Amino acid sequence: MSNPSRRKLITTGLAATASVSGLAVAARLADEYGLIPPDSGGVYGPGRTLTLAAQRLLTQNSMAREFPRSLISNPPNANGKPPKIAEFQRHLATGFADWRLIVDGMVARPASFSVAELRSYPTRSQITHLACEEGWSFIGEWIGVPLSHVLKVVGVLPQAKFVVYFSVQPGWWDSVDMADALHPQTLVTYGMNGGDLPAGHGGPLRLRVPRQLGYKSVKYITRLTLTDSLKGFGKGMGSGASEAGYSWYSGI
Ligand SMILES: Nc1nc2c(c(=O)[nH]1)N[C@H]1C(S)=C(S)[C@@H](COP(=O)(O)O)O[C@H]1N2
Ligand SMILES: [Mo]
Repeated sequence: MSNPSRRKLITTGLAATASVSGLAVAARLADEYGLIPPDSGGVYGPGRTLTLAAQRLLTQNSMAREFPRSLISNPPNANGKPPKIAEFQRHLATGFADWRLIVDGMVARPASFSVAELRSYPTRSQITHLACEEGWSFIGEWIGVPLSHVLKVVGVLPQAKFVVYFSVQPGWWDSVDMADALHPQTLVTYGMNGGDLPAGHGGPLRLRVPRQLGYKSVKYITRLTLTDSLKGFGKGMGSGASEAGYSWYSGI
């Protein structure tokens, strides 16, 4: 492992439950699989680091369950109404013709994509479960371009470790590590249940992260940025949700 403070953090976390001999193995696995919490400085502490490491080891290569079309929830649940802020309302009134997804940070070719451009890329459609941390959930078909494809277009630099994504809605931003960013089911979605993605569900663009709880699937995204550290974003905890007390990693 290149970063001694990370090793120390992970090691401290695993020490809570592992024997000393198990520790070396755990630290090596953590290194190999990139089991890194967003803060390498220790905001998350040993307990949550251990949880992240354990969950990652179990789900590293797993796929979220996909369902048959007959199980799509009708009507789908909509957790919220489209944002009332003037900026969003203006885009809504013009059919999102000027909406852009900026991709910048640690990339070779920073870019700004229109919804039409994203639609011209390879499409993936998948029927997955969106579970809210409050207990309700629904199954929907999500249509979009794999985030991995967008990242290929811009050329991610090797030192990037996280993708941070921002909504037009104040306070809504989040991040995933590269394992989730490159996962084949992580999509920049523009469609749902055969049509456009409704504004209530995050249209025109939403990052869908089906292996984590609903709040990681941030709606109305306008910017993605690649970084090697989350320290410079907000309070350094990796997301607006984390700052409000929710887990940064919410694997399901
Ligand atoms: N921008 C934005 N994204 C968001 C939210 C939000 O209020 N604003 N709510 C989150 C939460 S807590 C959940 S459970 C899901 C709900 O998705 P739905 O509105 O499609 O039902 O969206 C997530 N993404
Ligand atoms: Mo939620």
